[in-house]
Amino acid sequence: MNEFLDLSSRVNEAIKNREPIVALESTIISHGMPYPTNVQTAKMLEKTVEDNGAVPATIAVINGRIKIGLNEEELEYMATKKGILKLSRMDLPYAVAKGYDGATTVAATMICAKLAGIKVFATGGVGGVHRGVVDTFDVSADLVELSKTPVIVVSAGVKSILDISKTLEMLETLGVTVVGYKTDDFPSFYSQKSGSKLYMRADDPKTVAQIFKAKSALGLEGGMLVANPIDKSKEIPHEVIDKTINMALEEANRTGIRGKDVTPFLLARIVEYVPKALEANVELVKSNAVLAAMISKSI
Ligand code: PSU
Ligand code: MN
Repeated sequence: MNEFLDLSSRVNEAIKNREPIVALESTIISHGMPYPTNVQTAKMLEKTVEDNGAVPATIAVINGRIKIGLNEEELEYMATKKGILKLSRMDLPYAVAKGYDGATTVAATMICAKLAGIKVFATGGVGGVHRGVVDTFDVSADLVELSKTPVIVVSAGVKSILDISKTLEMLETLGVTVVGYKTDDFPSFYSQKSGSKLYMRADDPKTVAQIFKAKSALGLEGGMLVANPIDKSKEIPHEVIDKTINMALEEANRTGIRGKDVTPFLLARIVEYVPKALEANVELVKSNAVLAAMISKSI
């Protein structure tokens, strides 16, 4: 095991006994949701994974240690502490070397999951190609990570704060296997559809696991993105959310918000203007945690 990793005793036991494990990220806790919904959601996700027969492992960096599996006190810490860094691939070594606290994005969570031998990870939305990319060059490192690190990421697609069709083009270029779960249409986080078609589909967890196994048997590096649409009853129509997203994007541009601050800023604004977006967000990550647990049992 890597010298910078601390496994919780439950995760350690699960690895020894070859039990199914599902990784969960911490940026959603520290930078993606307001308190106290963030910590409540983090605890609920752990329980959901457990109730579905797998062992949850929320991942974060605390005092420079990569924690695989957080206890309740650590989840509370990640949800409340000020100044927690947002870590992607580029800054993970920095936080570890300096002994800082950091929440892991999809990219960094994949890297840490791989170090611990965890193959399945549930999140809400992955990062992608930002609207206005031609001026800003803002493309999330999550996409590149999916092309490098062998972890199955279960998400509800990407939010329309991003340019969804460019995000799919980029994933194709990078050779990332993007599979729709019981859908042929890439979901757009709050909505079941985005209007962008998918080329690959799975209708059960076993098929997802088989595709992943085939990928590694072929010697192809990288992970897989499973796009699991939000439940129809929880969907928020495009019209309701689009105006808010446009306002938030305009404000980000006008006030010079750049780089890794863009995504947390937009997420906060959406929840401020459309409170039921938070409820939808909680529901969709829960559904992703259920699916990830099922996949982890087939791997
Ligand atoms: N999208 C969401 N909620 C989130 C994120 C994205 O709907 O919490 C977080 C995830 O941790 C993701 C990160 O990996 O934002 C992407 O940040 P960036 O765009 O700076 O790469
Ligand atoms: Mn970015």
